[in-house]
Amino acid sequence: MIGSHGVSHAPSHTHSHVGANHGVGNSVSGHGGSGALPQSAGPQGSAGGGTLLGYIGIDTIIEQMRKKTMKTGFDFNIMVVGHSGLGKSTLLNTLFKSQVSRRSAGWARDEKIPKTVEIKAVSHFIEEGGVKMKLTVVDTPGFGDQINNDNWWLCVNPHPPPPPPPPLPASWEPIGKYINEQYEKFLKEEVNITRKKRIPDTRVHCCLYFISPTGHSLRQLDLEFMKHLSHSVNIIPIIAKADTMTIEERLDFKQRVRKELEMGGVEYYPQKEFDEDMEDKSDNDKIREAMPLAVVGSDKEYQVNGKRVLGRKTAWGVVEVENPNHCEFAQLRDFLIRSHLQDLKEVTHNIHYETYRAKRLHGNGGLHPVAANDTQESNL
Ligand SMILES: Nc1nc2c(ncn2[C@@H]2O[C@H](COP(=O)(O)OP(=O)(O)OP(=O)(O)O)[C@@H](O)[C@H]2O)c(=O)[nH]1
Ligand SMILES: [Mg+2]
Repeated sequence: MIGSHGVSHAPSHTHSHVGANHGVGNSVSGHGGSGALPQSAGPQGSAGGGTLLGYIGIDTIIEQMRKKTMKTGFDFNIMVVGHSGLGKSTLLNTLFKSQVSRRSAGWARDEKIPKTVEIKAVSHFIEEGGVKMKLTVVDTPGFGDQINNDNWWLCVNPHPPPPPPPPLPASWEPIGKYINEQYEKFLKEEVNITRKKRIPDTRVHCCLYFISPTGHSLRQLDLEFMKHLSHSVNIIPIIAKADTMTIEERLDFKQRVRKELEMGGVEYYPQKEFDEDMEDKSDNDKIREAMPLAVVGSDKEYQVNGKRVLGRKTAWGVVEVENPNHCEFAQLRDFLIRSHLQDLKEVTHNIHYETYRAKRLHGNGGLHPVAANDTQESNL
């Protein structure tokens, strides 16, 4: 349930590294519960990987971490990107069952979602089962709205010759800039002499890339964008407005897109190289085989078989967003939130941020410590 809504970058963020203790309690047995003191590592000691003579309580770390997370909460930041009108803002609202794509104040539920005209980060505090999450959704304007350089290269032998490409920034630049700005903010906080107890985490943990349900080839811009940004952020490609395709068209298109991404050398999350073990590999292989998930978004509720469901009403019936027979929205939601949320945060921190940090510190001859009042958050 969504508690209070706030504007992005509210000062009371929390930062979480929950789950960073891999491998806890995986080789020690002996749940005697007797509270016996640890034994020195002998023939039966833990040092050689054998059993302990009494229960120490290592496994309670899980409960300790749970309590800590309950207290501190955690941040999760998600971005949506793609061509104009593909349902980006709608899907954000669908994912979190609320109007998260914009500030809540003054919003009426029946109002139509307005066109997104600027990169906008909006934060919300969500609480479920006693766990608090500070969710920041970063909505971006559709490609083709704020830029005009995505068509110039389509001119083939025109007469007279085409003008040179306009000197506008590449379409992904404002988005890449936003992503890097969040890394920079985090880095500045890290190297600060007077560090905050918990560094506010506004880094983008996941970028949903919307693919138009054309049934044809991906656009060059789609490939270019994903190729460039996949090294800075976890990109998850999805097929938008899946209700506009038949089941066969959808399957064919998914296959085609996967092939084109592979041919184009586009990497996306979850990357094979980051699978940590066989279990990870087998879980992630299933996800990779199903990608890009074909989703439907809606923030309207309808009555179906006596139940209220989110859906899109058509002349033939209601397309139910969460019905796995209708589309793959539920699979996307489960993947993003229920199984991979922590991993998205870890890959962001350990891989993408680390790459940025290394480049930045290396390229600059070291980053000079900044004064506390130099680290104010931008209004982006
Ligand atoms: N058929 C269909 N229509 C959708 C879906 N999701 C959203 N729409 C509709 O598509 C239109 C645009 O939705 P938005 O969520 O504003 O799309 P957007 O990508 O945020 O648009 P921009 O901000 O202009 O880039 C609205 O009329 C939505 O109701 C979907 O899954 N299927
Ligand atoms: Mg929008």
